[in-house]
Amino acid sequence: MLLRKGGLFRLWCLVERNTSQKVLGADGCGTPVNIIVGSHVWVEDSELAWIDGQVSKITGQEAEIESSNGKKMVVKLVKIYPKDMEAPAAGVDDMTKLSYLHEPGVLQNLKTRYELNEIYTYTGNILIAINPFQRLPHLYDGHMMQQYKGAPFGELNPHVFAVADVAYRAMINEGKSNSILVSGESGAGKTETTKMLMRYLAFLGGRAATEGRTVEQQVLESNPVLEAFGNAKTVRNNNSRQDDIKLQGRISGAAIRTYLLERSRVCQVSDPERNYHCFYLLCAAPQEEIEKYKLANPKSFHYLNQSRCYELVGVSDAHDYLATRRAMDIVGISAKEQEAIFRVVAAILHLGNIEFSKGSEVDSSVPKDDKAKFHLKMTSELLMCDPDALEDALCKRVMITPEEVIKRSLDPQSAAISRDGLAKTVYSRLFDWLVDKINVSIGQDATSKSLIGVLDIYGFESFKTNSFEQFCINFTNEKLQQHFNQHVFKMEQEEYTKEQIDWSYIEFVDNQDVLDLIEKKPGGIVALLDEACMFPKSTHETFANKLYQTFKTHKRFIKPKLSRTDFTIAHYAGEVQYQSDQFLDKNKDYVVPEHQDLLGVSKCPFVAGLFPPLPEETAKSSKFSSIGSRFKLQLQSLMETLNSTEPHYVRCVKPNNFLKPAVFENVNIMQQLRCGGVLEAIRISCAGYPTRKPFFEFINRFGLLAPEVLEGNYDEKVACTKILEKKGLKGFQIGKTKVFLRAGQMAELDARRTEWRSFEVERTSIFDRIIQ
Ligand code: AD9
Repeated sequence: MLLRKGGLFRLWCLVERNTSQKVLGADGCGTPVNIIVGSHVWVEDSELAWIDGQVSKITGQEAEIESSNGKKMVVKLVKIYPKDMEAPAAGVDDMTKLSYLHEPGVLQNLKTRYELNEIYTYTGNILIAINPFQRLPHLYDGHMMQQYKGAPFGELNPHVFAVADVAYRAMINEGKSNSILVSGESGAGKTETTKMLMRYLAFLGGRAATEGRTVEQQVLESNPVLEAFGNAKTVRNNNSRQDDIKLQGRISGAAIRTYLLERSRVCQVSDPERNYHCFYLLCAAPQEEIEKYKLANPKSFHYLNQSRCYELVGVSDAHDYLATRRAMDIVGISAKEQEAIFRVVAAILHLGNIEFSKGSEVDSSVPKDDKAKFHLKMTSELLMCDPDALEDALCKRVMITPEEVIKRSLDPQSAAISRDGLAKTVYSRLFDWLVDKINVSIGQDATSKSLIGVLDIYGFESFKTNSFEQFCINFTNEKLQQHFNQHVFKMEQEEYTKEQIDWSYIEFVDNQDVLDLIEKKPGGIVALLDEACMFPKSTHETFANKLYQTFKTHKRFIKPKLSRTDFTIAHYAGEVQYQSDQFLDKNKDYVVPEHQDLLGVSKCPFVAGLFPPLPEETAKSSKFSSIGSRFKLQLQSLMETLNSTEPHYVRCVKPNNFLKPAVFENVNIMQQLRCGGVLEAIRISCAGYPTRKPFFEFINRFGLLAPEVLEGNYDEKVACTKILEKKGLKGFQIGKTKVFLRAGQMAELDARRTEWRSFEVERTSIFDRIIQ
């Protein structure tokens, strides 16, 4: 393993670091191409992303183009992209087979295939999966599984089964650990894809079963539980997973790791989103439970009524409550534990309804009215703790000085913050407990040496407002992007080595500088955030100012002109403006000692178990623990795991925001391909030899440029070389089975062919006229 890493590193050293963001140039790779009158081309279009047309006139550095939708436009030559007029009508199943590997070519190919319900396409060994938003049962049935079993990669249509099959065979035959990384934006189809992968792996694994149930069944059965507690309705998906990363799936067991639950959602929801499903499910539980927990309509709970969205179309919370209970039975959560879990969920709802008003002392607070007192009583009953102690824990803080212990009162606003802090802590502890329990139940096999990890990750995010969660998600994506680039780069090398050609002059943009900006210790954003959190007087303003001063000249950091607390990071996928106002709060992960003391002695063993006593030193040394730093460490360990595996990539794409079948939104998809690194992969190929044509295809296409070569009875390899030399091209490579062309050379040859053809047409017509 170390050797392989060493090898990779050596290859990396050949890479020239270049931090500028490049757009794929006119031939897809930044080199002006040979465009002549009559050439079929692509040009940029604000609505369609790309539109095709034909060159009618060339003047200096500009060309006049008649587009296929009847528009006339004048475009700079360097912005024109050649169109392959010989691309197969049904598209190609692997982008690397495209004659022109550039953005419009890639988009057109995906669109053509999507229209034929071909949702999967390869780019080398990356699988692009476009969400069909309709059931395609034949695609995943038993017959299909049987077909893919053991079939060489690339022989059958691209499919998620083919990726799983390669990973599985590498594990079985070579004892290598493999990972499958599934990414994409919310609603792109990651969960569905992961389910299909698990199903196929379980099928291959001969249904490794424990107590009669397969791992796949167990993982699928655990899904409703994780969905109820870890998912919420967001604007982008009716069932968005809010935990960030899952690494799951061994044939002999599975592990699910949660890296980042959006804790703030528990007490803060904005229209039209919902809180975590479990709250609504419990409010729709059978009457007996509603009475036991003194529950009511979701509208009556502060943690739910901040958004007007309560119900989901086509979803019955009452039905899902029972399904979640059944799933809990199946994954081995006892009746007693289930009772405690829902008791805690109900307690959180009551807790949120405790409002505070000013108390008799200065800056103190008390429950506002009888309603608040009722909810306080209910919360304490459900959490099985003393009601007075609960009120104290919410409204007071203990100050320890060398001389004495003083109780300081909190004003109503601080008491409400303390209340929300308690709700978030209890919920996240509950969620961690569930994940641990399911992991034990699924029975990960720590002894097995090789594994297949299925990593299901959120794609890059950039919204109107971007907070700490987006920062962590984008940080993860930067990390994975680096891993991805290294991998694609390595695959390129392997292809070149296989074809025995020289590859020494590949270079590509590295994103190490963004990673340094975020994670460098000391001095990166995460470290500065921790510093700010530890300093009591910090505010988000002082934190933002510190960032502005520190990164004044950093190429990847921008201070937005119109804001005094936002900051922008130039990520590999584009610029994202972050709002710093909640960063400090969201990064703090210490449990208020008063809350710890309160619940650590709860009479309910389940609740007390969520708050085990802290080791003496930790309790004394520092109350502060940072989510950002913990996240960074978890990412590091994830990267170590990934680095010890052979990676496979599945990029899920959401074709439209209506979540409807057969709607292919060009601009939207282009952006996802960019964020998913697909264009980056292409750019890496472009840096070397973007066009590879098998000898016979090359001769078929360009033989007419050198008829004497065709007549000369040469072997294919020599014939290709002669054609290329005749046209004066340099820098190309002849491999064992393919011709490798540098950027722009395919366009050059095509232009010569177009010239040759128009000359032929003219010659024939003159000849015809002479005959007449
Ligand atoms: V989130 O990150 O949890 O917000 P995902 O996981 O990316 O999201 P999901 O798999 O939940 O998206 O897919 C969204 C919806 O698209 C599903 O509910 C299906 O209705 C639909 N979908 C996705 N993939 C397929 C598929 N291969 N076949 C049919 C699909 N429908």
